[in-house]
Amino acid sequence: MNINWYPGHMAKSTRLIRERLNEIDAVIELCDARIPQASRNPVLEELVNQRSEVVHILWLNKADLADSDVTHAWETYYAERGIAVHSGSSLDETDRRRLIRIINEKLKNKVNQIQSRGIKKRDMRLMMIGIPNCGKSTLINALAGRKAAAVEDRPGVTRGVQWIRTNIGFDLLDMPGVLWPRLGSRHNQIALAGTGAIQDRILDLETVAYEVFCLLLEKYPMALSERYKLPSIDSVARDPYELWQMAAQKRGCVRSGGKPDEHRFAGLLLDEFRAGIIGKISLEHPDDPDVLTAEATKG
Ligand SMILES: Nc1nc2c(ncn2[C@@H]2O[C@H](COP(=O)(O)OP(=O)(O)OP(=O)(O)O)[C@@H](O)[C@H]2O)c(=O)[nH]1
Ligand SMILES: [Mg+2]
Repeated sequence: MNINWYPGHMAKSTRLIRERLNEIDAVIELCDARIPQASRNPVLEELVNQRSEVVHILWLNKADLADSDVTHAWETYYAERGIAVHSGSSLDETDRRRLIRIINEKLKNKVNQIQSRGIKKRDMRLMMIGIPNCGKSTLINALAGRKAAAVEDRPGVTRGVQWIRTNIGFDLLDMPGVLWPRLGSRHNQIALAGTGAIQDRILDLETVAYEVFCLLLEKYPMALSERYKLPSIDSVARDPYELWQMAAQKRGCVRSGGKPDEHRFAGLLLDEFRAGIIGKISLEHPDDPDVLTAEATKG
């Protein structure tokens, strides 16, 4: 795939994030729990790492769609690397309450410092950053208790920078989602495209869907077989392309003449995967051999 997923506005937004870090107490970095490695923007990571005075929390969002065992493995992976990491869903009130507790705990020293210097008490300023479509605006609206920021099920919805006040002691800064100039490995590109971080209209959706299908076949053969009525026992041993065509036909994606309608099936598979209909699925695990390689090629 040779696509331009890094339009000019993302470069501009990345610069804005750098500037805005000056006025921030804490950064909540959201990534997608289904692809924590692929969905961490290395440029933002570096910007945040340069600012030791800013509290940094990594939130693995959309955990409701991911495989919980794998999400726990990722939490351990990042915690071992000294990152304050937690997971949950923007849509879940219990998860959000837990996140609020974590943020308050992390900001305690900062609040005490402000008080000890005799500075007038003020709300803490939080910035939400992350790739497009990972749920930043959804989380902000839920924390604010009102629909203050635009939310849609597609990447690139938030374009401007917007402060949103809340009654829980935080001012929240909603930022546009940003990717980075070189996404690195094929795995990273497919993971980001498959989960909906890149605009579908610039993608070859058949290729993306087929590669997601192959990943599912490798990692969750039972869930895939069940959903698409594939011969489960020998699915892994079969030619993936043959199974892909079979799945298309079983789901009624057939052209006149009986050939599978792969284009229609591609759309259907991606919709079902993204909505969590195939199951709770993680496309990468910290022990995957290609994860470290993928990490190394980002930048
Ligand atoms: N299942 C699930 N869906 C979520 C979660 N958080 C957000 N979403 C959905 O993800 C989609 C994108 O959410 P947004 O809040 O617009 O994402 P964003 O990060 O602000 O996206 P940009 O503004 O494009 O950068 C919406 O359809 C949300 O309902 C979550 O934790 N779980
Ligand atoms: Mg947004």
